[in-house]
Amino acid sequence: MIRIAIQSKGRLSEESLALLAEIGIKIDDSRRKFLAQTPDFPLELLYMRDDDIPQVVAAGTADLGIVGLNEVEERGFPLQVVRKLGFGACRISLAIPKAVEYDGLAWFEGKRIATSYPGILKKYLADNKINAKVEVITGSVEIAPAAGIADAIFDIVSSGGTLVSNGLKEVEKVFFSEAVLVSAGPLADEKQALLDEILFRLDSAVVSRKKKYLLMNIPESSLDEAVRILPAMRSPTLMPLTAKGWYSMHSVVEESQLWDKIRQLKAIGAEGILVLNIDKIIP
Ligand code: PRT
Ligand code: ZN
Repeated sequence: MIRIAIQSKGRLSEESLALLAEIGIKIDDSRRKFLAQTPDFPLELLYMRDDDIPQVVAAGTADLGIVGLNEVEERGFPLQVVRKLGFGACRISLAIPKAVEYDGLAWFEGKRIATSYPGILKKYLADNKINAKVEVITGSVEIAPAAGIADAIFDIVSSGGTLVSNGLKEVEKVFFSEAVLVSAGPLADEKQALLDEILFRLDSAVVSRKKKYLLMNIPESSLDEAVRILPAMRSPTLMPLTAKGWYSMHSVVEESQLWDKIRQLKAIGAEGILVLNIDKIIP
């Protein structure tokens, strides 16, 4: 049995559960329970506030945790990031009132900065030899300048909308975060085997998310050219069509290259191109 701590409610909870479901670990949605078991994998889920996850993993109460890298860094427990998970992306930035002129980090000298991330902020200020007063606020940090509590804020930004609607502008992007899977270090053999299985499934899911399955009809005269455009895991699959001189070609492409490949394939006579999502790729 392996125990994993995830956020009980908040920005990461839905996607943490969705990620587990994607790798075949479905949780009956009894979220009210502090500790839940899963029917199809020897795993226990511990639901908690994200702030507490680094600590319970460090203490061994949970073997693994899914939490924002910002919380891992802020809490300062010695944890290992086992995988970056590709959701919950955000940054922690310094922001000041929009109307104020900004001439670089020295602007912060002697200023008051409101934040819920004093650890990361103090380290950043020390590294940059800036003396500023750090005001710790939990929640609604963005109202601190207007309320006269601080001259600037250091807070999480994702779209930037919250800053704009509070008359602030982002001036320094300090720390980049996303959801990560953490452990406190080596696990006992039985748990390590379960972690290995989780990682194997995770990696297959993550790899497949960035790829698309492509099917098309290709005239025989363009086959060599098509194989050059579409390298697949070994090589593209070819099947003759009943229409003479035509083949059906199947391949897997990086999503980032999809439209470029489609343009090239159309130019050599590909027809009936289908683009499909891939559920899993097992290398
Ligand atoms: O109750 P609990 O303590 O578990 O939750 P919480 O309220 O402390 O955290 P929660 O659910 O808000 O966020 C959990 C994690 O999500 C954070 O630790 C980050 O790793 C990640 N994350 C990603 C974010 C955002 N994006 C985000 N936009 N966390 C917070 N925000 C807030 C930010 O504080 C600001 O108020 O959203 C606002 C800014 O958003 P934009 O889009 O307007 O820039
Ligand atoms: Zn929190």
